[in-house]
Amino acid sequence: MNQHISPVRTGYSACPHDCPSTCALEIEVEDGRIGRVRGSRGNSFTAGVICAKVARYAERANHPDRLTQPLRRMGAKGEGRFAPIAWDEALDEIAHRFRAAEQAHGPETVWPYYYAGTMGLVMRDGINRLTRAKGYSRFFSTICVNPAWSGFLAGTGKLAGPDPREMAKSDFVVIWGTNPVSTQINVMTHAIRARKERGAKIAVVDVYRSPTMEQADIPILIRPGTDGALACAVMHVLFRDGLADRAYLAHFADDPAGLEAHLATRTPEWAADLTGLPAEEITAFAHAIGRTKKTFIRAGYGFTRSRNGAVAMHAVSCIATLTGAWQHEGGGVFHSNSAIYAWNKTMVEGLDIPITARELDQSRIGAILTGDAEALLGGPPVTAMLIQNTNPVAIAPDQETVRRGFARDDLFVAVHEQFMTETAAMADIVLPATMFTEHDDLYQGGGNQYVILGPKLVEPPGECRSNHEVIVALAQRLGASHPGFEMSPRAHVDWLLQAKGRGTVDELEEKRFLDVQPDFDTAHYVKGFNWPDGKFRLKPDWAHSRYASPGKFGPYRDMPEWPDHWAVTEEANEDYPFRLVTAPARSFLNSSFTETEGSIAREKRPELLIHPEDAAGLGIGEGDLLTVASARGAVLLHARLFDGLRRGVVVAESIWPNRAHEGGRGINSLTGADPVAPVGGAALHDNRVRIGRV
Ligand SMILES: Nc1nc2c(c(=O)[nH]1)N[C@H]1C(S)=C(S)[C@@H](COP(=O)(O)OP(=O)(O)OC[C@H]3O[C@@H](n4cnc5c(=O)[nH]c(N)nc54)[C@H](O)[C@@H]3O)O[C@H]1N2
Ligand SMILES: Nc1nc2c(c(=O)[nH]1)N[C@H]1C(S)=C(S)[C@@H](COP(=O)(O)OP(=O)(O)OC[C@H]3O[C@@H](n4cnc5c(=O)[nH]c(N)nc54)[C@H](O)[C@@H]3O)O[C@H]1N2
Ligand code: SF4
Ligand SMILES: [Mo]
Repeated sequence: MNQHISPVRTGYSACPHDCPSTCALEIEVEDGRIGRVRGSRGNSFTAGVICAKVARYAERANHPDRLTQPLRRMGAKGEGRFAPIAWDEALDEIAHRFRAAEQAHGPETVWPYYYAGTMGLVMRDGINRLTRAKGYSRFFSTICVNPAWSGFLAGTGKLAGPDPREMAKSDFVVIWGTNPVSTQINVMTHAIRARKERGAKIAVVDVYRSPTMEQADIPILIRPGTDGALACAVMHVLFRDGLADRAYLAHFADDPAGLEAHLATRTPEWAADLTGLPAEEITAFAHAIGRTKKTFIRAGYGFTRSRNGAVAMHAVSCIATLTGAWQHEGGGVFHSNSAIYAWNKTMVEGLDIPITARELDQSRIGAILTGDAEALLGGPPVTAMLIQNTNPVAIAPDQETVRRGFARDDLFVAVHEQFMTETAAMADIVLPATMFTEHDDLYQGGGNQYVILGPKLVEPPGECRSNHEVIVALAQRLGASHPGFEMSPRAHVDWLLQAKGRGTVDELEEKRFLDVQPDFDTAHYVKGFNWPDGKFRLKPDWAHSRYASPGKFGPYRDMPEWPDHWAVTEEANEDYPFRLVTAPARSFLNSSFTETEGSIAREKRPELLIHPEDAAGLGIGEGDLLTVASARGAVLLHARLFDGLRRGVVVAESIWPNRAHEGGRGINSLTGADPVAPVGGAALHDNRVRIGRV
């Protein structure tokens, strides 16, 4: 008998990563370590399918480079020399430095900074409880969703839509500005079901022949930042060719006649000039959309990462209002279900603590750390930070400025991480973090309608501690009090569930997940949209965006009255003749998985996709090393000749670590941090660049 072999058991969890799919997982556990990870078949959205990078999660969880003990910086900032220290010593030092900073500049000099490296509600958002209890500068998250969400809300008034599984019941699936084959694989499961079971066609609107466009029946290849133009021309054709549902519009929209008049000049020919897509293809696309009420538009984030992104999202959402598709099963526009959960976050975030502290913009971390008075909102400099679940030195725009900020000797930074990221490498104190299988948390599907429990399945390696443990230990040392600091993560999950009448944590553990899909009429806005008069806003009120904002961002006063092509994108010019999109790489997830061999082997090296004719014009051959420069910085990439692009457009699949690029400058050296109207965000796919051989 071999007594050393323990049986394999299956643990149930949710994928914690920043991905709209939020897959329900079944995880093999053996000898206290995780093994194979599979998608749950019993979960109707996951439907047994997960992406390859998470299927090989053992590679990341059991990685030899995981941080397992607290570290203190030894050499100069960013030199990368650290020595192990005890947890108490590390926490005491952070508390001491935070107190000293506060004494010198007031509490707003401390800026806790986080993002969605874990989407667990307790581990991700708990840091806000410390921020509020101490009166530190608040964190206004902008980098990902703001243009998309504000654009969607401008029309419907609510961030929710038809059941995402209904895509399988659609007759025409439009995947607009998202690359689900890479970024949220389960969208494809349901789209392909519609094709197989109903003969539905799938259209994909993108700026390059993405892995998703490879699978499209109708590829709609446009120039970056021109989705508003395409949507307007589609609506022009719908009105012109009798495909608009005028009865629906009269009942459910604010000013259809005004929109029709406005669109009179937004012809397919007009849009063809802007988008690069021939007018006949635009007309055919509009006819396909108008031919059936069961057109399901799955609108993603990618097309909103432009300076006109919110306007584009709103324009796309108007299409279903013109056709009346919203009312039909398998019809409408789905972007996110974030509004359906409505958790009470009082305990997690300390929402009952009154606050007045300023709210600093996540995306402008470079300007903030380099002392830009406007970005600091007139307040004190930031001299102390705690960072959890994000890697801004690699992923934030305007990287040269971000680097200068982090290099400041008078800035104290503590980074809580799973790996020695490029942000951790700039820290004074590095703390080792647990992974999702090593702590309890609760997850919600952005791109579906499930609430999923992720219980602790294994012990963490070494001395790793969870975000919650770190926040509680710091609160204790800093004299911050709130009942949320006294609760365990499991008690927080229980509180969240009970506060919404969704049962208890024990019940959820039994069920694994809860389907909280609203009823058909609510999801399809059958009784009207989320405005006092129930009417969809074809003419949005941008100055009064429904999306939380501590002030208005970017040129919001100049936003167009109606859906339109808003010409504020960074167009190519003589100095910078190309338009660069920094689309996601399939085997990475933002800056995560860039440490795992399986992902690196698949992605190979940082490359620039460039049209063969553009390459020929510049004397560039396959594999050549290129300098790609914007007004903000430069990066080195290898050329990959690729004909699935409009001329003048280039794509770099990202986000590689900065150090993976020769020269050590990452892709975000090229991107800008100027805020997108009306509520901020980064126009990460909206860059003009020049390209030369090294
Ligand atoms: N493999 C992988 N998966 C991921 C991520 C990742 O980095 N890698 N990131 C995760 C995160 S944080 C998020 S928010 C989601 C985002 O997922 P998506 O909603 O898919 O958004 P993006 O990743 O920004 O870009 C998607 C597509 O938009 C295209 N695009 C760029 N500009 C335009 C444009 O102007 N018009 C149109 N029509 N298309 C355009 C890009 O070429 C790309 O193919 O994915 C998550 N999943
Ligand atoms: N050029 C360009 N830049 C981009 C984008 C792009 O498309 N192009 N996409 C943007 C988007 S949409 C986003 S959302 C951002 C995201 O960028 P990041 O915020 O960096 O995203 P992630 O890689 O998801 O997570 C960051 C870190 O969280 C850590 N982490 C995970 N779980 C835990 C935990 O429980 N505790 C602690 N302490 N740490 C944890 C991971 O190890 C990882 O290093 O990047 C943005 N930047
Ligand atoms: S598709 Fe998204 S949610 Fe599902 S396992 Fe992959 S990263 Fe996680
Ligand atoms: Mo994101």
